[in-house]
Amino acid sequence: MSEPDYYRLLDANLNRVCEGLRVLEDWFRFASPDPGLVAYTKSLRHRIRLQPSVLWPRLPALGLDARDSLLDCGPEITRDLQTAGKTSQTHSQADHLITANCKRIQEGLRSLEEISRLIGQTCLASTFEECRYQSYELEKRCFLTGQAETHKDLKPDWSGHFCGLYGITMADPARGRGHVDVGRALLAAGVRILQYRNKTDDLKKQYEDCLLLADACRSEGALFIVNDRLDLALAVSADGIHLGQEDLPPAQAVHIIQNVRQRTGSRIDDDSPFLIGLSTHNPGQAEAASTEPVDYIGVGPIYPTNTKTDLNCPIAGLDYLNWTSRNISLPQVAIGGITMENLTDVLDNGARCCALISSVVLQDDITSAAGQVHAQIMERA
Ligand code: TZP
Ligand code: MG
Repeated sequence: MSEPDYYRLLDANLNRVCEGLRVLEDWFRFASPDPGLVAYTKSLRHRIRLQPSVLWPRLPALGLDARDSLLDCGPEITRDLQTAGKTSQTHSQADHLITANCKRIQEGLRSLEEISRLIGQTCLASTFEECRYQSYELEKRCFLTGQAETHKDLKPDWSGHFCGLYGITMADPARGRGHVDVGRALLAAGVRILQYRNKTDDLKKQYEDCLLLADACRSEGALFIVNDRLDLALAVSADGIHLGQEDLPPAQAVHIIQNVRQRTGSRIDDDSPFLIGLSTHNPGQAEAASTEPVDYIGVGPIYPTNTKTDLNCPIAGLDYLNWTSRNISLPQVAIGGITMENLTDVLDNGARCCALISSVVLQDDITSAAGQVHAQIMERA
């Protein structure tokens, strides 16, 4: 028997889910305006559409015939929306449209979850499962629209991206590689998050680098995070900022982001995601982060490191990682002195997302080293 065509199956279901979300998004944008639901359906759609970025590099190239399935369910859904639009005078037809598309989304997500599990992509399967639970919540909220209930607690969930290698840029002048070269090499390995971390170049150079890397991340479906500088992150429409304990407090960062977004002419969509990451070095800081507007935490340093020259905390060690993995529900990134040799110990202590800077960036072939590390973490995630 020939190998089942997993691509076609995954691609068709991804498309089915995204089309269903698109119909709901359009409905709540134009026919029955509800900005909270528009933002939520859009963020869920973006999250789901980004998932294959980790999957495709590990499978052979997606054939054109499989891509045809992108067209498969479009006309059918468009017809649904047109029919409901023409006859939307009655509530029941609108309700039917919403219910039918919610079911389509949930069934598609269930298939995606099962296929992912079947091909050994357990982390991806869990992400689709989380998205399915979010879609049940979405369905409930669709029928509360117009009531006093608000949608404030419908927050996009990006936790599925915190899986595998968390890429961080570092220049390697000895090999003539700058941050952009390194970032692109990491993206080619399939990382789902890339952080731009540059402590030396002037801001103009950093801005130019970030414009290129934000663009590259967008085309690869990865999240782009800027270290330290909120101004730079906002200027290039990054997906988030990574802050240290000595940087701007997360609540202040949120305040600035909201102010910028309120201004007309902002380059940032009101409803695009903006993640805040915070480095933590002990249980007290991790617990405090859980009560702040923080989307993920850095956990470390796990081992001594030469990369962070301004390190001003003790080595947190594997015990701290083990503690956060059991006690903190935020997504976590293990960092500091992690190498190919000690990676298994890090994974044994609960890490599902790890940042390795020098041991990946200082290799001759960054993409190959990063790809190996990424695959090793994904297998355990
Ligand atoms: N934060 C804590 S340790 C560290 C940062 C940015 C550096 C990690 O680099 P390496 O080379 O993986 O030890
Ligand atoms: Mg910092």
